[in-house]
Amino acid sequence: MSQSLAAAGTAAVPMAEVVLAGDLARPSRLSVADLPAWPQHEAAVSFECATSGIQHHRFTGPLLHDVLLDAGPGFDPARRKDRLRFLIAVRGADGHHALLSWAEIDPDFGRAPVLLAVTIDDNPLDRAGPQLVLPQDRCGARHISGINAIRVDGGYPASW
Ligand SMILES: Nc1nc2c(c(=O)[nH]1)N[C@H]1C(S)=C(S)[C@@H](COP(=O)(O)O)O[C@H]1N2
Ligand SMILES: [Mo]
Repeated sequence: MSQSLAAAGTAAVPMAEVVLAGDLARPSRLSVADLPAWPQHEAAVSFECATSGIQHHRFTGPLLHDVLLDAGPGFDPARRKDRLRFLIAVRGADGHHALLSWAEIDPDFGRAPVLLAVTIDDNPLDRAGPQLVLPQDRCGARHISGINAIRVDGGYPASW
């Protein structure tokens, strides 16, 4: 593609947005351009796909944990046990979605350095939308691309 066509494409297609919803004090709608405001991390990952084999990619972006913590998840941060009930649903624009537990990414528990990547192999994801990166996963299926919604869920009611 020529430079001018690439520039025209940039102007015509809006920056992708992600809705942060659910059990949050500050639900919001973030553009990919907002994500570099958090500390940026880098991950070189390899994952296997059942259909396309092993892939290697380098991603950069904020920690999912940092972004969600700033949205005010509905637990008492001083009580570590409260966090164990919380779930995080991550959904791509095509409907592919997966659940993580809060404890999986919490620095006091699983400490998984899960990223909300804004670049893949030095290419920006401004228009495609951020990609979930789980360096601990052997399989590629949770590396959800084109994320358009993340929902935090406080879990089961007290009575179950
Ligand atoms: N939005 C979305 N993300 C997705 C998928 C998908 O179907 N939709 N497939 C997953 C799977 S199964 C793999 S292996 C990785 C890499 O898939 P790719 O080879 O299609 O990039 O993306 C993951 N992320
Ligand atoms: Mo896959």
